[in-house]
Amino acid sequence: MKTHTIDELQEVAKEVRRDVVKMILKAGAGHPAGSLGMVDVFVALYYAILRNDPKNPEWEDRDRLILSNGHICPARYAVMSHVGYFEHKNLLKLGSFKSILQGHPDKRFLSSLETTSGPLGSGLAQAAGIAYAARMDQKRFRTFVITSDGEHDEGNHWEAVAFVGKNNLSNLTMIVDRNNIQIDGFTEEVMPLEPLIDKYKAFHWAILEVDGHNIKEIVEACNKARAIYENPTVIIARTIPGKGVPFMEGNPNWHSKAPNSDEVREAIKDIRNMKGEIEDY
Ligand SMILES: Cc1ncc(C[n+]2csc(CCOP(=O)(O)OP(=O)(O)O)c2C)c(N)n1
Ligand SMILES: [Mg+2]
Repeated sequence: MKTHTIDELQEVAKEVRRDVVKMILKAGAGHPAGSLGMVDVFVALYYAILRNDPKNPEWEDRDRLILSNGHICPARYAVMSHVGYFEHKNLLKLGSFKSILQGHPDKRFLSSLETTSGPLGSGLAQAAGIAYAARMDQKRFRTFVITSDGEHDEGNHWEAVAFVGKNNLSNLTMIVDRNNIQIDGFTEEVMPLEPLIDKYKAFHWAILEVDGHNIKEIVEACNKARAIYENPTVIIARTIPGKGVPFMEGNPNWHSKAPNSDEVREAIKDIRNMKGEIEDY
């Protein structure tokens, strides 16, 4: 895997953010807040963590990445195009008829996805099955799963949390997009999740916390999780929904609203002017 500096990855993240707003504008529908908030996590994963090969996406020993909160797929698609899974021009066909990039991830159209997703709460259970089978088969790949805070309202998510904890699936790493918003508003008003760390502790998970916009921290946490052999790991990524576009940042109204073309022009200017997160790196 070619190594990149953090500065280079931050530049990639800016390009990806520009892609995301343009994709959602063209599609006329989508979820900009969660997508923009998780760009840095996807960049860290695809550029510095996942052991995979875009030219051989079904390589048996690849690390798996399951996106449970499928609605933020524009960010994943854009990063996948940058690392070479498919041509960049596909991005502007998001959600269109027969496009490989459906509005929610659909493995029938894009086989390099591990799963079809959209119904919230199911990704951790799917990842648990993959990780459990990998252990039985003595496979060395790691299973990563991204979940959102809003989908912690789903009962089946917690069944999977218990299963993974009980079976000490240390070959599984979950990254939680802790952006404090969901479809109807702020998580702590809709259905409080705190104390989230204590809940995972009670199920015997190892817990790491990161600034979800600090690529270096995200990479370090994922590497640390690889070296934890006793427990599964949850990395709570504190993110800002809409990150990079001030008029969207922190505002639940942008959970699932497409920007218009004037708003996209403004967003692209804002993204261009984003400051590096780690000034002294
Ligand atoms: C089982 C299920 N119920 C409802 C939905 C509709 N839905 C889509 S996104 C969403 C909000 C989930 O919260 P979160 O993922 O935290 O939103 P974000 O942070 O991306 O704004 C809901 C309820 C769904 N996709 N699946
Ligand atoms: Mg959320």
